[in-house]
Amino acid sequence: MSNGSSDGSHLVEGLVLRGDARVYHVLIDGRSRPCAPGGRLFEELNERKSPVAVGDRVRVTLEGDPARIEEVLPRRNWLSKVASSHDPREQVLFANVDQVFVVGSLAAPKFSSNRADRILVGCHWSEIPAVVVLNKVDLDEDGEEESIRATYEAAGYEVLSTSALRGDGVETLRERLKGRTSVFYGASGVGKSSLLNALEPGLGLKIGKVSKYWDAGKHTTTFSSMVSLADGSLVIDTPGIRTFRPHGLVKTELRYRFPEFAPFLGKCHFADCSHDHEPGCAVAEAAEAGKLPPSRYLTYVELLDELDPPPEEVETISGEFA
Ligand SMILES: Nc1nc2c(ncn2[C@@H]2O[C@H](COP(=O)(O)OP(=O)(O)OP(=O)(O)O)[C@@H](O)[C@H]2O)c(=O)[nH]1
Ligand SMILES: [Mg+2]
Ligand SMILES: [Zn+2]
Repeated sequence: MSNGSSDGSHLVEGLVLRGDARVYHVLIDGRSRPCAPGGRLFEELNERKSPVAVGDRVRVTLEGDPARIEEVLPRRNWLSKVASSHDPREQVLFANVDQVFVVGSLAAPKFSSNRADRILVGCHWSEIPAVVVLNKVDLDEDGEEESIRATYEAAGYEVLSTSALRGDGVETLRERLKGRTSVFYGASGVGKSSLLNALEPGLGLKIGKVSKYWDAGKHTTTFSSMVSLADGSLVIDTPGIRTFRPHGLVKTELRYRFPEFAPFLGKCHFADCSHDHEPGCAVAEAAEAGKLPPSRYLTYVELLDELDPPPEEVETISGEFA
């Protein structure tokens, strides 16, 4: 196998730790180096929102300043979303991870089941195991922890309750992270960076304020970055997101991304039921009867409306196979 680039320069392998606007920090032989996307990757910058993502294994040529990323090695997995409401391109958020911790807070900001559901759908579609983290249990004056926990446990997810402030659940979290590459993902201000600082005080990650007016975080973390804990666990801290639209998922696939819907699928009046309030829909009836959490069904219906239909079946030319 050749180890050189097209112009014959020597290539070394590295791990992408952080991506700022157009510079990537790549771990090469134990040292983090700034690298720019080179060659074909540079050309792809306009076409694709994120040709390189944190967690990518890349091949880099060290000649030149800055060094250049020539190639992204095949990904084991990745999570992507639709870039924005004005930009339908795929945005790869991170790659090659073992698990995603979907972090929400019980208060300040209030837990958004809609946002958590959307991220869980994306992880399920990407076949990345996910865990739900309910942070700020110290602020749970309305006692919402129990019902949120029940909702996600019924869908088969592990739910961890934590307080970065008091330390609740931090040791359990450390156990779950051990020996793996994980991601903290969720809204701004829920305490993703605070949890990392609680796990590893030496990290000194920047922590934001939560605005009383908006009851939302102020997007303190601006770029995803991978940090390593004392026991060698790797964790990617990410910037808070407003909403999450899974990329590449079509309408007919969505139902399978809600694991607790499974017992009701195939029991609707219409065989091609989309589970969007058609008469005799077993899924909708289950949600109405309290057998499925209404919040989960609401997210399903909302997402269904946003997703694309499956690609048209290729029509066979009449007579050709007759
Ligand atoms: N009471 C309480 N406050 C917390 C807890 N965890 C974090 N906070 C506070 O919540 C605010 C936001 O925390 P961050 O760690 O910056 O949140 P983040 O999720 O990293 O936010 P972004 O980087 O903007 O995505 C800070 O003021 C923290 O002190 C907690 O468990 N309890
Ligand atoms: Mg942060
Ligand atoms: Zn149905």
